[in-house]
Amino acid sequence: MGLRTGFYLYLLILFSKASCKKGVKCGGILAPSSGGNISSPNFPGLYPYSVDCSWLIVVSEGSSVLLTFHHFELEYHSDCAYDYVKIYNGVSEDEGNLLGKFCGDAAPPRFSSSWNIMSVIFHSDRHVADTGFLVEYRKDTCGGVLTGLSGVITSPGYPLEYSNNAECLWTIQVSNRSVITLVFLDVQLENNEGCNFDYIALFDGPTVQHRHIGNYCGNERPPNTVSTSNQLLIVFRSDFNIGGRGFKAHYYSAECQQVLNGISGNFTSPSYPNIYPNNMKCHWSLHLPPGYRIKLFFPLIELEDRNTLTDFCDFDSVAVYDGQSETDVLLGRWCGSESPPPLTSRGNKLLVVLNTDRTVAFKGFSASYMGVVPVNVSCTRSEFQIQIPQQALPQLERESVYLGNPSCSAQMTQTSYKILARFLNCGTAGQKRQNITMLVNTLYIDFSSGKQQSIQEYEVQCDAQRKVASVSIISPEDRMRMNELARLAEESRSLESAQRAKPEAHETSDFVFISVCVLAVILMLIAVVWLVLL
Ligand SMILES: [Ca+2]
Ligand SMILES: [Ca+2]
Ligand SMILES: [Ca+2]
Repeated sequence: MGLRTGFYLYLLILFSKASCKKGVKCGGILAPSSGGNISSPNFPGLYPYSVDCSWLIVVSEGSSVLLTFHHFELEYHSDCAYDYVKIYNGVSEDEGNLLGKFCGDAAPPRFSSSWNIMSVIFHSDRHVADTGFLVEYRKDTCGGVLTGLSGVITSPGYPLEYSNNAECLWTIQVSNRSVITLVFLDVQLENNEGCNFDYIALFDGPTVQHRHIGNYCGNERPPNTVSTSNQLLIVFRSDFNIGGRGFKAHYYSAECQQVLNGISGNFTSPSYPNIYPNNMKCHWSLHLPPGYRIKLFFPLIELEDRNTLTDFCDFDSVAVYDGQSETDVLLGRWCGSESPPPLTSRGNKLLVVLNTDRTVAFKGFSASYMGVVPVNVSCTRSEFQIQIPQQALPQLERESVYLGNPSCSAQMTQTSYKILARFLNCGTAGQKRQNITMLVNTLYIDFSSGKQQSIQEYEVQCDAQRKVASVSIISPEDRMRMNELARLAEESRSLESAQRAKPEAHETSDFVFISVCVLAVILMLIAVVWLVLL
């Protein structure tokens, strides 16, 4: 109770800060029992110059806010830099809550908050005004238009029994090029054959006229559904008696739910490198052909910091699971600007999950991964022996697998690609590593097809004295670092030789400096003597 009161007090302070600006009086905290209207100052006349209005709409917990614009005419600018309306899924101080910024005559779409708070900001600059806007807000006990990248939908009161005679319609809308995945986590409704008492109905589009996917009731969980367009409609109805716990479902936009099958690839948090949205859960499933393991790197992580009270990543986090679901082994969970070490899967699947809470957002993360081929390396005192199971390299020519140079390419056996490579013939070189001379070479596996160039490099090493070999993949990051080191070494070499070439330059400048100092001292002495003589 104390916490909640504190939170509303905080909202009040935020709001009074926003509304204390001098000039036109506008904005306010609205706590509707049902709904109302907000308009720009002086509506439907021209709005005044230089105003900032902030409306905070708070409804009872468990409900959401629905906004519908009935009029919208603001000064136009391509980035809405002059006059604008901003809509936030929560408090306006948190840019992670921003649902959109609007100007000109393109009215914002219908928005639903994903919780019980929503903010509307209006700003006008010092020139050019228009008639402004009129927007209707409404408390929704169930249903609404959901526009987040991901979200949760539950029956009214879930997990408590839903009300009789309920009718809820949720329309999920995501960006134009995306589709929606809907996953039911729990369903318990009154059961009857035909599902016409209490039911969940799914439609592949925004209205009931679109393709009917199915009606579901009882304990039957609807199958995981992927929409064919960027909109999906979920209808929940209950009749006059007998209820149940209801249902809970999770939806993801494709931006937030990806399956990656390429041998290597990159992905980022939504909106990266801009601020990620609050209140979402996103999944990236990496799924490679059998035989591969997956190596995953996070070049950048910038999330909300750990909870200082618990020292856990309670707010926002990125978690990696060694498999295909969150029940598989957790390899780690990170937040803040922690950088995970490179991670390697045990099998051919990895799952990356991003969770964000309702406030405070940052840049997110960028990640890259590559399928690692199981390479079996051994060595004698004079040659490397390399074997790769055929099933790990589907349909590669034997010439695409070689050590050092293409003349040392693989032979095909019944089950594997095999390379026997004498150190002398294939450019193997000696390198001192921890006082041991290692024989080192690079194994190339060329996956390129058509214009898409993709070559994996593995460093193979042999301690010829002990006949012990090892292999490790060289990631693009390693390659970049190695090139960078080589470049720096080259630079410092050329700098050294340049310095050796003109040592006088230094001496000359030193000489000039000392001369100037001596001259200054002499002049000072003359001045002092002159003053004394006077
Ligand atoms: Ca203006
Ligand atoms: Ca019923
Ligand atoms: Ca957060």
